[in-house]
Amino acid sequence: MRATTTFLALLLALTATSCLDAPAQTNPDAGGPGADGAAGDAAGGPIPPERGLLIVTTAAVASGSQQLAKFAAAKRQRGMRVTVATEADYGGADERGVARAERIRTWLRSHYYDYGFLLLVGDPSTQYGDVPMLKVRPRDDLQNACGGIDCETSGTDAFYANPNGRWDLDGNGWYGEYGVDDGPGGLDLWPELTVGRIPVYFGDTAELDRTLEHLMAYTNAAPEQIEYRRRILFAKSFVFFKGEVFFPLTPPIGESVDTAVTSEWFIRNYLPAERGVGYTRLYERSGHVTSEFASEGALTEEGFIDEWQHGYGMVWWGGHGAPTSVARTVWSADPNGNDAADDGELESPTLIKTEDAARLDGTPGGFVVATSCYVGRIEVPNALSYTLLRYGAAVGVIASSAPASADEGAFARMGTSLDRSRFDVDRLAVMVFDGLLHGEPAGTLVTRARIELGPTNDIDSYQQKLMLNFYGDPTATLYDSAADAR
Ligand SMILES: [Ca+2]
Ligand SMILES: [Ca+2]
Ligand SMILES: [Ca+2]
Repeated sequence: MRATTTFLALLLALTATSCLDAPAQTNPDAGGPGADGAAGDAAGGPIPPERGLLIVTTAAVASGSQQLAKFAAAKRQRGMRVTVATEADYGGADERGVARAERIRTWLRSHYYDYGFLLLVGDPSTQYGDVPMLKVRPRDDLQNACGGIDCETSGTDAFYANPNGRWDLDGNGWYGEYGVDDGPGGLDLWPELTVGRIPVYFGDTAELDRTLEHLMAYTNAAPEQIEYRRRILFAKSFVFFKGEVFFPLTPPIGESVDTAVTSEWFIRNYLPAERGVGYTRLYERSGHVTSEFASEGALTEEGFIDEWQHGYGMVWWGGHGAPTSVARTVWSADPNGNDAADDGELESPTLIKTEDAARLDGTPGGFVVATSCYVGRIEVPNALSYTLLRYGAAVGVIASSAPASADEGAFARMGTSLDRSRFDVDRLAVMVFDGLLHGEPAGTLVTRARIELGPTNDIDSYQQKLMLNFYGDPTATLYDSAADAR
């Protein structure tokens, strides 16, 4: 289904226009922590210093899970203060969806001060979930730009990261509207909490327990077995080719875009040999136009999964995405010799799909960044972001719940420093992978990136901050091991 998976590039094209058109924005909270009146913000800067982990779940999960209490105990052994909260604490036992989300957040408002981390464990459905994501509509200016498919709304957990402020400030039923709901007393994107999420579908706590067992296995790894984590696997596809037409009404693409440019830029700037970080690159080697960059292997689904099974602490892929699969884009040939990727000349072989996650069962866990649309649409029960957690291939996944935009042009010149003026998945990946190597928790790095990247919250950064979420254990670091337990 090629047509549904091309928005990554489409929004790239839109970005330039919408940036220019964006109204000047003064976020009332942009001045720094404490500006929204929260005493808990003031003490230690934007990243809360507390080693507190608040787990918000449901009574059914808390009583049905055999592993949640063990997971909490393992964190306490590592010096964290852990609290598990259910309806008995936040109330609203019969509520679901938005009402439940509001209920939980209202409770958080008077409890978050004691915690740096929030782990959400429950059904993420924005409409029916018991620990729901919030559906937001940051913008209403895209209309049919995505071929008639909604690319204006997304699910977000940023709602819980920021317990203060009304996110439907004008009360029209749409949350998170740019330039409307972000006025004084409304939405801000300066996080008070670092949030992660582990979904539970259909009340299946046995499945949750398997996910938690994988997370604990990662945390309890023997110190001599974590050397693999300082290795990165890059699996980077082209996302579009010169002359390609996405939709009849959009102009042809001017230049081919290979997402390998971002990993090459990262390697050049952040992985000098003396840092001792290993990596494997899988780039496009098939078709009429192939990657200009050298790679250790060819980009195929088999090659990607086989290589991942060797164990990597970090995995970064790029390609057009759907909730349960990611595709390469291959310009198979140019038989009419017009140097344009005409419709019949393009193929979309699978790069990775949900079923592949089971093949990674037993592979030691790592952190994944998906430069793809929709992989984080975790309302879909078999979303790839979830199945990678479920089978232990990932302890943390950063992915988008909506059509993500990318800005490969910002990485085209090797040797430049990171352009922090915007927030998007690739800039986030750079900060997260670098910070992980320094030993910081993945969740904390996402929180920091939300503050340091795109600080003026231009409309594109604003939208990306809402659609990109962290799935998994927000406290996990690259070097967690059994040696940390006391
Ligand atoms: Ca509104
Ligand atoms: Ca805030
Ligand atoms: Ca052609």
